[in-house]
Amino acid sequence: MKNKSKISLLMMVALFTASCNTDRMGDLKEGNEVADLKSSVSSDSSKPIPGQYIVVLNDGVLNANGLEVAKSTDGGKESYERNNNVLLSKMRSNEEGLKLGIDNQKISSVFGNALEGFVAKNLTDADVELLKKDSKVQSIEQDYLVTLLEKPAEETIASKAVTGQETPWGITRVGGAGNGVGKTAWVIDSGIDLDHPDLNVNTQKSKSFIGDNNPDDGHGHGTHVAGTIAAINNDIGVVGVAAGATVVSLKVVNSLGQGSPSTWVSALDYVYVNASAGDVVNMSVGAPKNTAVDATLLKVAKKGIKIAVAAGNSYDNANNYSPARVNHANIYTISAIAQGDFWTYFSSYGTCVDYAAPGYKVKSTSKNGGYHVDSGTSMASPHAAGVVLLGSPTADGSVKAAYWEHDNVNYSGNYGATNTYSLSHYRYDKDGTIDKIIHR
Ligand SMILES: [Ca+2]
Ligand SMILES: [Ca+2]
Ligand SMILES: [Ca+2]
Repeated sequence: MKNKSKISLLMMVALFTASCNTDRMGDLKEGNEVADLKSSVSSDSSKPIPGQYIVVLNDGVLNANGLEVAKSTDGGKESYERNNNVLLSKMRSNEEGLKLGIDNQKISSVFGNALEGFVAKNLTDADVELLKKDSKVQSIEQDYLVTLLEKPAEETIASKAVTGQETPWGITRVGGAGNGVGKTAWVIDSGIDLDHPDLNVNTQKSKSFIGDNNPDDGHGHGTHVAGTIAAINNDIGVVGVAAGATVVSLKVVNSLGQGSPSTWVSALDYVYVNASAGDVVNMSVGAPKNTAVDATLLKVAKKGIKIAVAAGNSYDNANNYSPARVNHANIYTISAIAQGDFWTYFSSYGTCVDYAAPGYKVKSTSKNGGYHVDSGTSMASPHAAGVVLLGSPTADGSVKAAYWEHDNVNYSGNYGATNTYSLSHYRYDKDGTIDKIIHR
């Protein structure tokens, strides 16, 4: 990953250098910056995991077959895991499991709260056909390996907070830091640095869904998201929108920035049982349309839990991606602006988008007690999550078109208020409705 990003950076710098003449030496420096940005917000890519599928059963199938999930939620994570393990072992047993015609040992994980279903590995085409025809099965969908983002370069993570707290521009733009103490945000991401001095993490409720039994952040992305929502108002580092709110790590992305929609379904199933109305969930993740992800998210939203979702970084219609495309009064799909309220060149758009929020050069907390600057709709969504956590959001202004083009050979444009070049193309909110900027 890191090597690949360095190579592409070098290639771009080389190309920029070749296209620059001496009158435009100023562009060379900007070219470096553009290449950095391109690598840090590289478009989400996804590829099918052969044989791995998310199978959703019709509501009530578990109960009708003696597989009802114990509903006790005492102890939060412990009771969830206990109940889940009982369901998994029953589903995998030939005697107690559903008679689906497949080898029940192929069932690798189960969910039974928001939705009923399971994830299966190593399914053959014949298995898939069998499940499609089964009247107990509502849907069967391919699972994906999604590469969400490049890992922040280690050297860009400042290891310690400088003395004196800074208020990042995005926090100011959405109305400044409010008091989030006592409120809870659930972060479905790469984990959260559990002992970061600028975050209040509930480690009891935090849980990994990627098999490492460790909700700590090996990447940096989830900690960055958590800090924008809720970094503590103290005398170090940064401050979040809902300063001091409790954050819960729900880890679905590994240290390489990879994850799968199947684990998002499991994390949402966990939220459905353990979160309370008024809590907020942040999902800065995205994949091709997936009805299991969408259906689970809707169940959570209908329970009164609010969810902020990133629109995506591919300058594409967000209606083609899950969970960005899901609409509900409690679901906020968020596009990204730069300073000056300009549309970021990478932000996806679409009728599912509810608000825009700051998502360019955002400073926040990072792994290992550090801090780093990052860009993406991943950074915009947690600004909205913080606003929503504090109460009913309002809007202040709307996004402006950004003049910007990057074609790997030449670039020109007026990005934001500070950099002026000759104009060629421009990027803007192209879905027909200009996004309002969320504000508390
Ligand atoms: Ca702080
Ligand atoms: Ca929407
Ligand atoms: Ca729009």
